[in-house]
Amino acid sequence: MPKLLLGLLLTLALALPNAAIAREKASLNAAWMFHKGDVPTASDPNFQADTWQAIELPHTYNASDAGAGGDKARGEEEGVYYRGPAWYRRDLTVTPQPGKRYFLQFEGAALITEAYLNGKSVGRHDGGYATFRFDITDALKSGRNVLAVKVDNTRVNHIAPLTGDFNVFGGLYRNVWLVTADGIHVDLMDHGGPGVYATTKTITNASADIHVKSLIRNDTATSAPVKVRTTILDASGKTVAQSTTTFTVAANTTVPTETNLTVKKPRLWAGRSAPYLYTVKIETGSDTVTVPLGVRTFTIDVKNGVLLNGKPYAVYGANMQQPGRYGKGTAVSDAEIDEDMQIMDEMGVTALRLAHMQHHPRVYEEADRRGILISTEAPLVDFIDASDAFKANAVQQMQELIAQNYNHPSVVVWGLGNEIRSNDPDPNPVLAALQSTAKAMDTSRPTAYAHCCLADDDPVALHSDIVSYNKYFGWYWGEFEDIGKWADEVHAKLPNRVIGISEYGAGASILHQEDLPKRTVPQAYWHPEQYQSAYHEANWKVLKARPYLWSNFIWVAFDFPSFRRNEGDRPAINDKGLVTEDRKVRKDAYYWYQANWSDKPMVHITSSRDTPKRVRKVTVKVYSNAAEVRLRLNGVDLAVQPVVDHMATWKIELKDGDNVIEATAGDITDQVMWSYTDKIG
Ligand code: GCB
Repeated sequence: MPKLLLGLLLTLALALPNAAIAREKASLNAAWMFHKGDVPTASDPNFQADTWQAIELPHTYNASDAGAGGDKARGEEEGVYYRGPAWYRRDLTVTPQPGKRYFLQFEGAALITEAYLNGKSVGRHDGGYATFRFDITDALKSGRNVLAVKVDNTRVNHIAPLTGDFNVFGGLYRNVWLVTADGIHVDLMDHGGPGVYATTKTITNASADIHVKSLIRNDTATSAPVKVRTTILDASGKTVAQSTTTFTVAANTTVPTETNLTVKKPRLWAGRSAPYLYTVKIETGSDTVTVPLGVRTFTIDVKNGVLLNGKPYAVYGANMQQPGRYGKGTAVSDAEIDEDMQIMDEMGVTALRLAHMQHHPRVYEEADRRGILISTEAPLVDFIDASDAFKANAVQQMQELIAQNYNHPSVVVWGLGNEIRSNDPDPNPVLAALQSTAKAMDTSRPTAYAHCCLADDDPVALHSDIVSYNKYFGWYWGEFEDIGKWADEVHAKLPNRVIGISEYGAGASILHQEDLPKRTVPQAYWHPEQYQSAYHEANWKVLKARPYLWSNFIWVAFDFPSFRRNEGDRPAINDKGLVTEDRKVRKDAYYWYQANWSDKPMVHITSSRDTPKRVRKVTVKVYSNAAEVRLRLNGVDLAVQPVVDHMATWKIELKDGDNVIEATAGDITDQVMWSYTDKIG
């Protein structure tokens, strides 16, 4: 061979890893035909679906029956919305390349998914919230392929959750992709995860030791020598550490490769103030995978509380249900997820509990980027089924949760489940299995469990490393302040156990105004906004005075659809949100927490919607994080008041007609208009 040509070939070969085409990921969100109901022949490639509805993903078939509210007359009954099978079909035009592998990637579909390519079954997945993939290579032909997917959200006994205070929106409600990779690739069948586990082992000012385990899959018919390059890139894309491993992978086998890398002078992922992100890149042949890396430590113990990078870290938390919107259910856009995260960010949260199941991948990515701590849990809710199949399914969903979210620095706690209400059937074997699954996959993060209903120290609450409680004093039972006495008693009873509050909250309608509010009946129509504010003012004051509580997660960030509800201003909505379901109105209680948690100067006059006023002499209550606030009534300055514990009040007298009230702290002003008339009729 001429020297020049040889030289050229060598240069090309050496350049290959850099010039390699990353695995390809093509969106399959467009051009689906949809049918609600079962059609036994729908998987047949010759089936005519022309009369079906043309749709795009994300899509749920419960957008209008569950998302918009149920039937008030049916109240608590199940069956308010459609739970049953539906079909999706589309063409897939592909020219399969020899040696390549092809995968369908569903980012989540509820609840059971069965896919057929050209009439051949290519996979089934049980569970509504995790990413899963099907290898379709062997069923793929050149040219037009017909993909038919049956999705069924019928309640079945072997899939968690069995029930809960939320709707199970059926359908392909998250993105679907076609992923193409070489025969040798980073494993795509590792519980729907990236096949990469990056773990920070030690951190000093000088360096951080990062251990990276990657699963390498050989889907070819012969054993192959494999070279895996692992690179850590800083936020600007500069390589800061790199290593290479070489080994042999037998045909049709997956082999883990492990490597240790050192990042010099690491920049920490330090929560909201500095969420610095590195990237870990794994390259093998032409296959490239990246995962996020945040260099941080996170610990919780009875003596020191929550430490992020060794320093005490205030956990200001709210719960988020699966992102869901009026008329859309869970089929939301990335922009809508970002909006949710932005609204919580502006309130000043430092942590979110993602109830009661794995959330959309974008939520975790946003939390990494914003420096918000995440507690995320397996979908074990209310009741269990005693069968082995149920336990296996719960374990599978826990494995998916961890494999898929292991590399997110925002994730600090794995949750085993939420308020199992009964010891019959015995839930302990399931909880024990979830605990050992979590520990086998991740020794770096504690597990938690959200407990209620049984004794505070019931064995059910003792499987996880730490335990949190769902407590609604002053809403479902007791008085606001009782939460302090209760917490002190549990702390005294379980002095060596880290405890926290996983839920506390109260319902509120922005249409219901009552200043000052009387005690509200949870199941009733009347849910005045002011009662929710009073609840949160009192509860938060009690909770923040108890540093032994690792967390205090408000229930809940946003009003959300629930077939179970028939209360507040409309049916089928849980209205304990701090923000309305359409995200248009932040209720007063939202601003109470913003005043307490956010550093950004703010001032908010409460009860802005309480107009017309029923009496002339009223109290103005303002939430603020400033030292003092000035009030103006109809253009006239009133006294400047000191802000005591994020609140200032004035007694004022309204004139007939419209009144303008302005509250100013520094250069921030909030304004409301209250009208008053003493004429009746
Ligand atoms: C709970 C549940 C949650 C409910 C909430 C409520 O304890 O964990 O799913 O939505 O209470 O609003 O009652």
